[in-house]
Amino acid sequence: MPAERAWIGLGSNLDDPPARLRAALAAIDRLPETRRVATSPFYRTAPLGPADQPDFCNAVTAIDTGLEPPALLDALQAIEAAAGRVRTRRWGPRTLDLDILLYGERRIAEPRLTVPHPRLHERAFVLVPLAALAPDAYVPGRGRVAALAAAVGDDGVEPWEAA
Ligand code: PH2
Ligand code: MG
Ligand code: MG
Repeated sequence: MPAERAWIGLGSNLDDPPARLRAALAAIDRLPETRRVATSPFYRTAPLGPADQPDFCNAVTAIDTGLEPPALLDALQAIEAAAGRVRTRRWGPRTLDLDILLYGERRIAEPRLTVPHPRLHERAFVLVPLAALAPDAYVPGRGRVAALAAAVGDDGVEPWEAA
């Protein structure tokens, strides 16, 4: 199976967030042509955007996949929909958010999909888990994950259990 390494960001702040992430990981394990190779710890993160919403549970998982980016996006959106994703407003609370952060070192600019994720380099809730998994990964146009994570810091990000 020809495969590329991709990194997926997971987030939830409704309806038992860590259970949502565990169910999403199990669903990712069932994707065709895809093997999950590593997953970060779960983190409790302060909401970015509207502050009047619960903390998020965030994590990042690495997969090797033969699905091309549009097919991977379709598959992740199907997992979100199956989780009963409710999305009331931009950057508001959601049951499950699955974002393609990186797909190898490809740059993709299509109406449905921008890779690297356009805000990944400025978000501690993405960079802390990503750096725990793949500090040496290269974010095209931005640099190494470890350097981006060091620049952003870890304010508002703590282990999920520490709550
Ligand atoms: N996702 C958003 C908006 N704000 N804040 C945190 N802490 N974690 C997220 O995953 C998140 C967010 C939109 O995707
Ligand atoms: Mg999303
Ligand atoms: Mg998102």
